[in-house]
Amino acid sequence: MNQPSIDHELSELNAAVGQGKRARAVELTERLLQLGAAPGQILDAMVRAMDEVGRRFQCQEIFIPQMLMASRSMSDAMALLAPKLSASGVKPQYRAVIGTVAGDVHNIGKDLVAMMWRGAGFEVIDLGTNVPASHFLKAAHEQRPDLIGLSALLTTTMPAVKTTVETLAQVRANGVRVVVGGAPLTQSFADAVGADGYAPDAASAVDLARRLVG
Ligand code: B1M
Repeated sequence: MNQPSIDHELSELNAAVGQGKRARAVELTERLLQLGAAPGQILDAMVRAMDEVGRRFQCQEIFIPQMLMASRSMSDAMALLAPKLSASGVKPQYRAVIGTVAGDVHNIGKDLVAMMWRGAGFEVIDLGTNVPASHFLKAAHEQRPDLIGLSALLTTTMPAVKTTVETLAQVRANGVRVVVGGAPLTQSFADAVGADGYAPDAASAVDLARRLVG
């Protein structure tokens, strides 16, 4: 492994995602994997880029189109990383349903959690974004999951987390666990809405899932 080259390419990747350069982000991710960079390192460079994008959006240095291009760059690059992050080779023992709650279209964090759960040996049914509580309930009846994950990235969609947890009361009584996550959520919010668990990031979402259903 050539660490100086890896460090250089990681900072190039960080810049490419931040600037929304999709083809460049994919090219750099391919190169980093060839150089032997750990998938977690590559992911970290992109997550840091998105944090910076969020900060610049808040300061009105950039606007929605730039934010969208950055997220597309990260999604394209993540498609290359997904098999590496999910490569567990384990036959799924547990089933999870995941989605971003109603009113919220942010998908990257939710996709990461789904990827990591798959890597941990869960079968994951991804309902996508902007998912009404009734769709989560329908999926719970049809798919009979062990676990349901709700993601929310906006303070304005936190009430939809509460509504969804409440809507799922009946299946929860039958043993289905509901976990929540996303930047504005906290453990105390999760406790207040009665969720079974909260995870601040995708890695801890795996520990949480294992603890709850394992
Ligand atoms: Co949006 N956006 N956005 N945005 N956006 C944020 C979230 C914001 C913080 C930016 C800012 O102002 N600094 C801000 C929210 C402010 C707030 O509510 N407090 C914001 C806003 C305001 C908006 C709009 C309202 C802007 C507007 O229209 N005026 C609008 C809302 C649209 C809607 O949803 N209805 C909007 C739109 C968009 C885009 C469409 C342009 C785009 C999303 C594209 C997409 O997802 N396909 C976008 C983006 C890219 C962002 C930022 C820059 C990046 C989000 C991201 O992908 N992060 C974001 C700022 C930021 O987060 N720094 C921002 C990377 C990702 C890996 O992290 O999603 O946090 P994250 O996921 C983490 C954890 O949160 C956790 O694990 C993940 C991995 O570790 N996690 C879970 C997430 N889900 C989990 C579930 C779990 C467990 C853990 O269990 C089930």
